[in-house]
Amino acid sequence: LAAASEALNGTRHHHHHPISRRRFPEGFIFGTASSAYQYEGAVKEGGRGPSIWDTYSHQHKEKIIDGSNGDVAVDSYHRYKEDVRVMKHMGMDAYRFSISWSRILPNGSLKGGVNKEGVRYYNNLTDELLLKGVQPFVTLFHWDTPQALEDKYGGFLSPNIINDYKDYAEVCFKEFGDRVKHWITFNEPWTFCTSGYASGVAAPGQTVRLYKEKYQATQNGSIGITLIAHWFVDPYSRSKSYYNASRRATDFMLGWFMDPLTKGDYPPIMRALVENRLPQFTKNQSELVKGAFDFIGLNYYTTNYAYNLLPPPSPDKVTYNTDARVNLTGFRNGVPIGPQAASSWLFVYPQGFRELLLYVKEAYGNPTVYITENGIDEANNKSLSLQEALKDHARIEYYRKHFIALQSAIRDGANVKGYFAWSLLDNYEWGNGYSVRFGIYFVNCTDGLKRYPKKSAHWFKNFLKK
Ligand code: PSG
Repeated sequence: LAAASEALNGTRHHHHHPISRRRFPEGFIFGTASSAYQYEGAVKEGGRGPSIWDTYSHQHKEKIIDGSNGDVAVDSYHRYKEDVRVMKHMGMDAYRFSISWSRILPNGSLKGGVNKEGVRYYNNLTDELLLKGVQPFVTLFHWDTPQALEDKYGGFLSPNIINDYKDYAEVCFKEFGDRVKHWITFNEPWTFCTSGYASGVAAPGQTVRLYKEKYQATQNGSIGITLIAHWFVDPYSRSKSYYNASRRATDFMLGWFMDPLTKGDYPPIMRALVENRLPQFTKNQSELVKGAFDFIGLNYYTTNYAYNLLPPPSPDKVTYNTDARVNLTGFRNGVPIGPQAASSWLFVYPQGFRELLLYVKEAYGNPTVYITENGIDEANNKSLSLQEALKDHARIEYYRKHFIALQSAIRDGANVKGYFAWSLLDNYEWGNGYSVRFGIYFVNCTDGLKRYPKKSAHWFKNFLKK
């Protein structure tokens, strides 16, 4: 432990503390993660229908830092074989990708027909992965709602989405479930709700029931959901009391979804503070959602300070953060909690990873966990030479420290079975467009999207050596 904490605090140099996959349990899986809109491109090819991200990135260019979109992205639709080769080259065991709903059902619902070419693409990708011995982990929904459903009934703001989502999921179980053994219903409902809307949905619960009742026994797979959780540190409160700001922030970010999944209702503190604006679960819904997972996917990137915040002076000033009575920031007296990445929200704080995993173990009965995302970005600095741009020392340090934190949490009993780095390649980073790079491989936008290994790719290859 002393060695781990020294390494986390950076007081030892890395070659004194070699970390390798040998320090992880037998059968532990390492992979990289991606999502359809951020990777595929080919938005008008192969019969794909538009999603809300096509509309948003085209009609609201001002919302994207560089005015860009995912029309081409990193062209994984055409280059999936090369991308599988690259992950295999590093020694990865698994790949997390998402299926574009509107590539399977171009107008969102079954009535509009199943797009055979879309099914063929994901069959090809899956087969290529399996051929190379890489396990597919499939996210059914990574924010790209079919535009047709947004137009028809407002997408996830309507309960109509539940049946369409279930139909879509069932097509995927039927078409790919003979080979896909790990399903993730939803990527980060927290981010989707807080950034996209301000309400929750029941669609994943229905889908998990469908899978468990109809497919699990024959296909012998498992299903879960991916949640993002920052860790929070309350810099002032010395008390470990339930209601301190960091615990409140955690309940509002992770508990919002984890409490229903494990206990059938929102956290008591959310009930107390959001009052009648927080929907009630019917008895049925509560039973449906409780226990609706085989594993929890956790995305961890960063830690924030959580400060107590006074209630707003008037009810019309209510926001997500005022409900939680927290002010979240990476700074204390102007000093960042950890080194800052290119994305302004991302502060490097590996200790928070260990704390979070042990918290999930204690608070939620030690569920099976996969880390479905973890990573860091650098700026897309066009004045660097290619050779310079491949030197991603900060990424190596990030992964090294997070692996030490992860390994130490596992040693202390956290039930983590696998880990996915975000991301295999530089890709389309939503509102940040192509201005930041999360990849272990560099994608050269001035050279036909050619892939080049960054230093961290070599580091991973060495780390993953068997
Ligand atoms: C989630 C939460 C924050 C920022 C980004 C994400 N936050 O609290 O500031 S998104 C998450 C996502 C993936 C992204 C990746 C990196 O699932 O699609 O590319 O992280 O931002």
